Amino acid sequence: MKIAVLGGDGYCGWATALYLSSRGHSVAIVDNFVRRLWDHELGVETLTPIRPLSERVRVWEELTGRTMEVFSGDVMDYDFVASTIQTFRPDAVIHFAEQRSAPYSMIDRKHAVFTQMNNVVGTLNLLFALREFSPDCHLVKLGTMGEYGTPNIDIEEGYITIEHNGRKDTLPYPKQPGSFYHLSKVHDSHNIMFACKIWGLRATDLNQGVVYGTITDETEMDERLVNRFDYDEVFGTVLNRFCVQAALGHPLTVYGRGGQTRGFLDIRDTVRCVELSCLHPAAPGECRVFNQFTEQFSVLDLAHMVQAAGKKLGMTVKIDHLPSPRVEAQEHYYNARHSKLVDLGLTPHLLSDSLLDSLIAVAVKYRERIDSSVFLPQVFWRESRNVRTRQTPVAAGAVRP
Ligand code: NAD
Ligand code: USQ
Repeated sequence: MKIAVLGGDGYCGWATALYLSSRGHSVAIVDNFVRRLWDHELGVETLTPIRPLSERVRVWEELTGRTMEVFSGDVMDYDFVASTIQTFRPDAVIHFAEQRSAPYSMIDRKHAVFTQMNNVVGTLNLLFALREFSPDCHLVKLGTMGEYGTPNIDIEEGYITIEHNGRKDTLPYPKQPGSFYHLSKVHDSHNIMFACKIWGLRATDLNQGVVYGTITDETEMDERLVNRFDYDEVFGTVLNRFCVQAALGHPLTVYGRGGQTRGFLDIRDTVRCVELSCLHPAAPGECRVFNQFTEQFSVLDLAHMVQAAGKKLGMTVKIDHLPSPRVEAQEHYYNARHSKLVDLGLTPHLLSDSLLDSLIAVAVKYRERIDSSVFLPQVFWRESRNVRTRQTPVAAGAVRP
């Protein structure tokens, strides 16, 4: 298939682009590198020393003989999106190209507005470009499990059948997102659903859980293909952060009681889920939703698992319960369905001792690059002024081809 990977220079996107290319698909990466600028804005760096995209792609092409096109530009720029779709003519577009950090979106008004503009406008541009130039192309859009929040009933995959006053209907599952970032995904979902309904576009909304890991078969092939591994308080996700904290002997930063339960998946399953979605496209006019995670854990479960893995490696790992910077339930019911991708053929990589060992090993390997000053939370949901408010978000559009 011809597959465009929007956000292909990022964490999920880079691993996905390489995987799809290795599977024989013809891949184009679309990115404006704004994620690298957000690191500069925040004064943080990925644990792993990632190379410029041009070098990454050159190394991949030399090693495998497979070509990969690059379109550098901003999905907020409609002309750029439209010309990319017309030039590449993809069978499927995978849309990862958004601002994906909940804390970043909660820094202040500027960062909230920026996040929602970047994400909602980028997706709208894509929907209009697909309608105009490629209405049969399948949109595979990354959403988030966080769209649902933590309701006191089972979470379904996108839709729920409700009986009310003697009548019955299947409706979008209620949304209770927990940050302005998560809200942007809800807005996207509504826009995508509406575009499928009125224009007959085909879309798959992948409500992904928290991703962990950094290694895939393809990134392992050469040090210069290494993927990013964020561990700072803004972009680092919880399990990746805990492994880096353990490697440095820093107490694990559990927010509050740690009963917050989420869906998780290995990055090797992210890439497979995306391919499965492309290989089994939605029908014209269909907007289907898959819950993309493989297991659920509470934050405290994860801390105990990392503590045990560290102990086996001879490390002493302490667990701290910090006052939560977020507004979220710290103990709650959580039971989310996630069978649709398994039905399509996903065989999950479950979180194992060996995987935890390898994650900690990556952190140990790059230990000298760890900056422990970015471990503690600095963005607080209830504060109107955060430490980081003096920063202005690096606008998408700052980097143009
Ligand atoms: P990332 O920040 O590492 O990558 C996103 C990429 O998109 C970056 O390379 C960035 O430069 C690019 N981008 C952002 N805005 C752009 C714009 N306006 N124009 C062009 N390029 C732009 O993020 P990630 O962790 O790879 O996440 C990818 C997607 O998956 C996001 O939509 C995110 O919401 C979703 N997701 C991620 C996780 C996770 O745990 N990482 C979990 C669930 C869902
Ligand atoms: N947490 C801690 N300690 C930490 C970091 C986080 O206890 O040091 C807690 C948070 O309070 C939260 C949970 O761990 O309850 C998950 O936090 P996270 O930062 O790992 O993930 P989150 O903010 O939810 O966002 C990440 C990605 C986002 C994606 C989302 C999937 O950054 O792009 O949408 O995971 S989901 O969580 O299913 O919404």
